[in-house]
Amino acid sequence: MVYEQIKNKIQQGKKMLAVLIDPDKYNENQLIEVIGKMKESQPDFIFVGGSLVTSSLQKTVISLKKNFDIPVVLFPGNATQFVPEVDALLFLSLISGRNSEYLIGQQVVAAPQIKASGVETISVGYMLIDGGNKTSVEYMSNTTPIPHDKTDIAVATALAGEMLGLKAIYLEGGSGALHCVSEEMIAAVRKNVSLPLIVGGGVRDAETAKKIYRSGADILVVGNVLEKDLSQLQTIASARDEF
Ligand code: 1GP
Repeated sequence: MVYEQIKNKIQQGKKMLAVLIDPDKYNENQLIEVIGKMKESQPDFIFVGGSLVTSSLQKTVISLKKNFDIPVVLFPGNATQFVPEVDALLFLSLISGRNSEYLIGQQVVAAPQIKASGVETISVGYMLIDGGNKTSVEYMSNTTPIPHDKTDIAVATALAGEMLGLKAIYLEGGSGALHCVSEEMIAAVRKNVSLPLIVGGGVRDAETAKKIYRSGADILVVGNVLEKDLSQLQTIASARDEF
């Protein structure tokens, strides 16, 4: 079970790296190339999904599963993105927003199908933090991100997620964010909440990755930078390995 793996690694004091694959951003050749790089740098998970996916998510998942043996975890933008071939699914509730459709609506639509498939679900309090530009998730979810410097709001939101029984918190700057979630905010959420902490959005280099890990993130998610410069995967994976 993927959640057990996450908990075990946290217990061992290990940091984790997830590579985000947005199926719309990779053609077949590019996918083979990124799989080759992943074999060298061994991320812990592959997240697949996006705010809007127009190509075949299932084809991408099957191709990843066929060619590589690390867990493929669905990171869906909405209920239409369910694919039963994954190892687990982040069952996200966008708790930073006040759009009921992304708090509980899409989840209701998807739940029966997910249950029937037997796929492991990991319920996640998904929190969008302003990263200095309008990101796809902000636009598609029609929600307002938590302001970048409002650490108190982020802590209160994460606490509410924990009290609701969610199993992880994801601090999301949004793919391609200009500014990552601040170290101060990550550290404050870490201090107040004992759930696994996922952080992503706008990470482009190993130095930033180290700061995010040091602030208390358990899992760092990188996507955008790899679409531009795949060599960054190795350097960011090395940053993870320093912990
Ligand atoms: C987005 O947190 C992820 O959902 C990763 O963001 O694409 O900016 O790395 P980037």
